[in-house]
Amino acid sequence: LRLEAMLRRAIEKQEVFLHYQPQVDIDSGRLVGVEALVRWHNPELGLVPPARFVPVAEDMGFIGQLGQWVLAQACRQMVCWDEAGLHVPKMAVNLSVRQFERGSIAPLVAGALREAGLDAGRLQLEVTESVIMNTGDALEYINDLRAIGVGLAIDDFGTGYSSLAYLKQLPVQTLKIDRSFIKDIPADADDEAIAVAIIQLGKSLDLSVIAEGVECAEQAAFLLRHGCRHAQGYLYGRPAAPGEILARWGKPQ
Ligand code: G
Ligand code: G
Ligand code: NA
Repeated sequence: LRLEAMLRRAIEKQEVFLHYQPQVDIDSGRLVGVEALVRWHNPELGLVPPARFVPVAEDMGFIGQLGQWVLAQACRQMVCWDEAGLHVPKMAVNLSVRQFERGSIAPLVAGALREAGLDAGRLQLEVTESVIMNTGDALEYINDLRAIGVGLAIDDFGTGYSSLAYLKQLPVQTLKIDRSFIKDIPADADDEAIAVAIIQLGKSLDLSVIAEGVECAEQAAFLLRHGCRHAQGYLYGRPAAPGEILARWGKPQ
């Protein structure tokens, strides 16, 4: 309860901020995007991990406000980087299943884009398979989002229960291979087979595929060899503050 009370005031107290993790083209090493990841630093509690406070925000009905703040901030950050001379092609933002419970969020997303002055095509929203399977009107809401021109990615792909028939109907452009399938490559042949199957599926459905949690060069080489061009993970960079992203990616490399 105390955590809830503290969380409720965290935005106005400016305790919430975003870190950004690079997404790269494996072959060229070029930056293709970043994923926004929310952080909460409370003076008493210290740094609270999102795995701890995002579910609390969801349960207390605060995820709408938090999600809206994340979206607005992430869009503004893209324009800040543009102005500083760093062109980040794409910003990925996570959406919680709970953000789909109160109707279409397309107007809110469009508002954040407009307020920041960011092209819709540079925003990609990440939703998990649970959003699609557990929300009655999800397909309609996802179509609304697509209609305003934002990209859509399925996060943690392979861990949920979305049927392939359903996937075909969805206006998504990207599959994100869940980190759990990447972490034991090359030691685990089953994980390798799953990763390859997802890459093939992406190819068949004409979707782009990005691997999460890539930590070593062997994993990157494996992915590239099997046709997965994009990756995110500690090999390329941990989630970092905007200034660190600018310092690392903004200068001629
Ligand atoms: O930041 P970290 O890499 O520890 O992220 C842990 C988890 O927190 C992520 O897998 C993601 O599901 C969740 N998360 C991080 N940022 C956001 C956000 O802005 N919105 C939502 N809904 N979840 C987030
Ligand atoms: O599910 P989502 O994509 O939102 O997950 C982001 C989470 O994954 C964050 O907690 C982030 O810190 C973590 N993460 C990102 N890259 C790596 C990685 O290469 N290895 C591990 N173990 N975790 C990672
Ligand atoms: Na994500």
